[in-house]
Amino acid sequence: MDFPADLNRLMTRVERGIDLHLPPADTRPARLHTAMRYSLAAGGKRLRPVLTLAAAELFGVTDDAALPAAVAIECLHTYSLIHDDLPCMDNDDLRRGRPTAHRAFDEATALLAGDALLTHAFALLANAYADRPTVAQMLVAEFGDAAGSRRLIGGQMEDLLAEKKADATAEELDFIHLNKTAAMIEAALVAGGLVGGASEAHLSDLRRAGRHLGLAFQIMDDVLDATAESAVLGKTAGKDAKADKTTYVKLHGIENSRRIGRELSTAARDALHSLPGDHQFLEQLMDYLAARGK
Ligand code: GRG
Repeated sequence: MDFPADLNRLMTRVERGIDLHLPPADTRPARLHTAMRYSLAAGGKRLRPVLTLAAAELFGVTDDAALPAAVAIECLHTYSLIHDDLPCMDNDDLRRGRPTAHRAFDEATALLAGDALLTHAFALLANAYADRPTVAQMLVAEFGDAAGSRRLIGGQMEDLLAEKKADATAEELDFIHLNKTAAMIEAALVAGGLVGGASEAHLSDLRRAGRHLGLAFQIMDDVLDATAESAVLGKTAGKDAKADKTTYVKLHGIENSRRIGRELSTAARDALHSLPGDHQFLEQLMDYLAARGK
């Protein structure tokens, strides 16, 4: 098994899927569809859709059956990034190595492009899985929960509230990370299982792996924010320290954060043990993500 080649293969499928499953840029109104495609364009790591395709492969899905679900989660993730970058939230200028959507277009267009990606994700699931209504229903419920008020949006709300306090607690920080970051990573893995017809037990293993991986990923993101350059990250670095934000690095220090990230990545690998198929790619992906913060 060749990890870089497999990662490249799955990322290439995701890029093709995005092109295939998004309205063409010249669809009226072209400015909106151009902005949607601009924000989705290459530059993202495609972690979530790659997880969906890789999880589906564990259950023998090697054709494009999981591709609409993979594209849908990337649409949801990208919508959240566009809105997070807006002046009323993080007010950021750089995303995926390019000007953020509201800088490249304008604030109203960025807001609408985010809204349109959010709704497109659910329309895509309903249409692409119309011939498998139970799968369609489970995917819509899974992504709706993950991106909803108790998880992604709830995590973002608590993050904004935490910024207004001098110090957030470790419990509050975990709530934020488990919902703002891990929920979508869990859903990405579970979606692959749903398309592959996974049992309840296997879906719960995927969810557990996603929860550990999501937390590990966010901890490494905090470490990178404190240690890497903006040019390497493709987004503004050092923002957490500048805002005196409570992060894993602030609460535990860089070395302890790296250690906790590695432990969580091992827990994520362990959660895969009883799943069918070849786990090597997912295991190596987990190691690779944990090593990002080194
Ligand atoms: C606005 C509802 C709403 C939510 C915003 C995604 C998000 C929540 C905020 C962005 C800031 C942040 C650090 C979020 C944690 C999740 C995270 C690490 C997002 C970045 O994901 P990557 O690194 O990005 O996978 P790419 O660009 O590679 O897809």
